[in-house]
Formats: sequence, C-alpha cells, structure tokens
Amino acid sequence: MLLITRKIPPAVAARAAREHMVRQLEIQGVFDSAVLLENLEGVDAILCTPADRFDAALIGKLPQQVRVIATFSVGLEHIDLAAAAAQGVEVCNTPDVLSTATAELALTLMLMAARRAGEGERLLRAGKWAGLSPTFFLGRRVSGKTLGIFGMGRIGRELAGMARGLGMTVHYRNRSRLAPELELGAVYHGDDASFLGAIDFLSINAPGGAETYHWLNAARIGMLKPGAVVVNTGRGSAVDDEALIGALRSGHVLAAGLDVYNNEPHVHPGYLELENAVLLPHIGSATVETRDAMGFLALDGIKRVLGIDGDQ
Ligand code: 8YV
Repeated sequence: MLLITRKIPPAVAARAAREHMVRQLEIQGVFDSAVLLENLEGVDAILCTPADRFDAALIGKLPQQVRVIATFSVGLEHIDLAAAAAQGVEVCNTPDVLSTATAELALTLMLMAARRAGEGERLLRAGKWAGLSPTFFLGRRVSGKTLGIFGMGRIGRELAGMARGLGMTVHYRNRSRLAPELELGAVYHGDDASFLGAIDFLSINAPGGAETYHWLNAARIGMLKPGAVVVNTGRGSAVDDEALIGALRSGHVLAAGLDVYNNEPHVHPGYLELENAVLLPHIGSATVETRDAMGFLALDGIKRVLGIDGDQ
C-alpha cells in the first residue's frame, strides 16, 4: 500500500494507482504527523513533499513495514536521513528533472526584480499609471551584468547557461571547484568576500539544512556591491530575513526576488510592505511537465525499493 500525503498531478496519480494500492491523503497547509500515523495500516511506501516533516521522532514511530519514503522534491532537508537509515527506511528524491524549471524561475525573478515588473503591474492595476516619461519607472539592465550563483549544482549550472544566453558573466561559490566541462568558463571563488564583491546579481541555488542556514546574513549582505539584486529559489532558510529586509529598505540591496521562505507558508511581514521585493509562492518546479516527471521519478524509486519490476 502506497500512502500519498498530498494531492499529486493526475498523470502521476493514475500511474500510482496502476502500480499500488493507494491511500490518498489530502493534507493542506501545515503537516500534521498525527494524521499520517493514523493512516499507516498496511503501508509499505510513503510519497511525501517538502511540506511534510519526517523528523527522527516521526520516523521512529513508523511501522517496520514502511520500507521507503519518496519525496516529491530534490530537497531532502525535511527528512532525517540518519533516522531513516537507522530504521532501514530508504529515502528517494527527484533530482535533475526539475533543474530547468527551477532555473527558469530564478531567471524570471532576476528579470522581474531588476525591471520592477511586479511593482509596475501593481501600479497599472491600481489605475495609477499616468503615462510615459523618460524618467518613469527605471529599472536596471540584466544583460551584460555579472551573476553570482551560490550553489553550482544542477540547477545552478542550468541557470548559468540561461544567463550566458543573456550575455551575463557567471561567477560561482560552491563547496568545491567544478571540472572545466561543468564550469564552462564560470569564475570560481574560494571565499565569500571575493565572490559577493564581484557580482551584480546573487542567485541562491544551494540546498537547505544546517550548512547553509542563514548564509545570507547582515555581514555577507554588507559584502555585496551597493545596488545588487538578490534572488532565492533554493531554500528560505539560507537567508536571514531581518538582514535582507533591512538592506532592501536601505537600498543597499536594490531588489530581491524570492520563491522560498523561512517557515513556509508564512512569509515575514516585512517583505510584504516592500515594493522592491518580488514574492512568489514556492513555484520553482511548478510546471505540468516537471511535476509529472518528478512524480514518475518518485514512483520509479518506490518500485526499485519494493522490488516491483517493469511497467505495470
Ligand atoms: C517542491 C522543491 O518539491 O524539489 C524541491 O526541493 O522545493 C520543490 O520542487 C515542490 O514544490 C512540491 O513538492
């Protein structure tokens, strides 16, 4: 029996139903582990999402029969991997298939933030557009500028390719330097100060978790050039919200484009008041094509662990 925590795309649900007995929960908003625990009878596989927190306490309560947790995400920070391993539960995620969609959204946010697209749309819809003038609504050009990518994994590299298409120069910060065939001319920095001081746009594409927690804090924001643009499609936990909001207020950071937040779905109220913040509701991978591919990959992982062969 496969337990699915939240509503999934129809094509994925149809395949899941061909391959398993399915128990479909429709949890919305904040995850309630009690609801999950009440529904585990006969379950050997769970399909969850990043909004569902599988900490050590919850994993410890899973019946022995549960052999695999597949998450509808590349991110794994919501699952205590050590606790799962200790209990003999395999964990599968959905890398690669969402890289293009997420990079597209990072690029969308870069363009929207620099060209004040959200603010302009709000102004027009409010009936406040008084007409053209040479000084009206000036933003900043994106082409020809320097993009700094924090986290040069699959999504970061996809974004680098798109940015090169716009004539941007790409710099990056990563755990380690990439091989030349992956780097493709991007400039590697071994420390934050040289990286942050060299760029006009910062895109956070690193995973969440302890290693990147509040990486973009007041000290690092201070290392950015005045007028830099910050974009985050990785995890909200990589940003200290108070520090970023302060820098957006002062103008040291010209604009930000955010798709991910600390404490989702709650958004720090400071952002909501800022015209220079573009705010999207965690839709980096939200295309029909990508969500189907993610679901199919998660189901592949479940089949592998449960030892189910071939297409059912
Ligand atoms: C979510 C994500 O998975 O893959 C990730 O880590 O954050 C997203 O793609 C998706 O929003 C819904 O499950």
